Amino acid sequence: MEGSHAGGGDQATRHGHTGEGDFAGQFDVQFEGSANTLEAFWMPFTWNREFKRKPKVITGAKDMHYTTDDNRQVLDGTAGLWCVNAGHGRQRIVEAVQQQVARLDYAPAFQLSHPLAFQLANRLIGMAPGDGAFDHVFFANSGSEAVDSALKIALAYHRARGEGQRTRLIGRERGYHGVGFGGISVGGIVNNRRKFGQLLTGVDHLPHTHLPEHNRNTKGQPEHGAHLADELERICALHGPETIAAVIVEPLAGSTGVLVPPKGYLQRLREICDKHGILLIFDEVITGFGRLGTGFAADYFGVTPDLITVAKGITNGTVPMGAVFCRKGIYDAFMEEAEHGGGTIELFHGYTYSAHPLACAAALATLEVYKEDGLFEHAASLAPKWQEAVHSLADHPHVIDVRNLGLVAGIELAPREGAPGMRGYEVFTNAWEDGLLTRVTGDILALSPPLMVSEQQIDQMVEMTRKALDATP
Ligand code: PXG
Ligand code: PLP
Repeated sequence: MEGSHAGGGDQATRHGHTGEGDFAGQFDVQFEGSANTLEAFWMPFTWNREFKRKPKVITGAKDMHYTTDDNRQVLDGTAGLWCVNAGHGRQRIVEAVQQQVARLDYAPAFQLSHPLAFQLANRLIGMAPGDGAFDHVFFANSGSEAVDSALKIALAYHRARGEGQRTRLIGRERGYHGVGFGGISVGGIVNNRRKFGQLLTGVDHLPHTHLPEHNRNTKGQPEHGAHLADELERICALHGPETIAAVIVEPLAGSTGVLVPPKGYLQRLREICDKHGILLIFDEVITGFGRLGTGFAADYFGVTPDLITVAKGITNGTVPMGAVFCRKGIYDAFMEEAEHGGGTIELFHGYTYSAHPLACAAALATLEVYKEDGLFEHAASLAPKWQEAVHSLADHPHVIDVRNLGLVAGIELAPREGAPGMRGYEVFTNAWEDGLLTRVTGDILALSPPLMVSEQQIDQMVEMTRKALDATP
């Protein structure tokens, strides 16, 4: 990395950009009459001013590696944004999407459909957790939309059954459920909420489960913290349990910086929800499709929720798609309500691109690849190796906590005095320049490689992470 990360004085020439972020010569296609600069694109969840001074641009990907615009190979330590579970550029998925776009590019999603939508729904129900507990799938185009869909289904489900007073939604501190108004209302990440007004009313939050004083550097699930689920009883006592529609949690919290559920915690949440007739929603946008070495986190923890939201790994990140798995009885309640009420459409909700043909083709091919390559089993078999490797970083002076489960690790750094998040950002940049993609949330590094990762690549990731930590003041 030549130690030039912080100042980055030679970046402009190295990337072939001018100081103004001019991209001349970098793209195959030049649009007539438009200046090809970096400015027009308002980048999501990005420090735009910094990026446009020193761009990080990806132009290709294959298997475990990205190619950058200056022709470097970067090891993908994060499966993109936790989505490319089978690795990049998988031939089977590429061909499935290519063939589908030529055969049927789009079919209206309302009152009409196409064969792959039904095939995929059946396929997903076949692999859903809980031994046949789930029987229907609703399609969306992202995790955020899947969450919005699940919250609306929960509310309307109770109403369909004559329990319309169940309007409250319970999330959790530090939870991430995407960026729709529903998702940020039940979410618990303050920066994602504070600028956006009043949000949904009637929402309450469980406490998060991070107890560093008890659980620091725990390998796998922490011993302490199951009692935090009992806070749901307190919330029930406060509002009246009969006013609560649903509780939504990430079984393993990813985006906030990897919080592994304490032993017994999810079981306890399930018991309390059952006791009070509250729906339990697992948001498995990150944990779904093999991240913990099982199909879903619900399988891993042996806890079956009522609704599951998924996205990301469902198409290996190739085409946007989200979905909601519904437990038996939920769909039926809508059908019965409409049957008795003489209505036609049973659920007034859906997206132009629900079950888009390209997404369905990508998802079906992706599920084949997961199965054929035994990727969930591969992830499970590597988890012990992964655990030992990432915990070897616990002795680094910047590191204050290491957390892991399946093929996920969170490495929490001590924040730099007066500049929270800067150390994390610089480690991310140093690793990137040295050839490793990491993900950083504040001062917490997250690693979550494609499930095809090898033992040798795990060692390489940990080595490069240590080098980036060493290079960062
Ligand atoms: N729920 C959960 C649990 C998620 O992790 C979403 C919903 C929203 O999905 P969409 O597809 O709308 O982005 C997510 C997404 C990160 C990071 O590392 C995490 C996510 C997305 C981008 C970055 O902080 N999670
Ligand atoms: N806004 C307008 C004006 C629309 O017509 C539509 C869909 O028809 C939407 C938003 C919603 O778009 P989507 O169905 O892709 O979520």
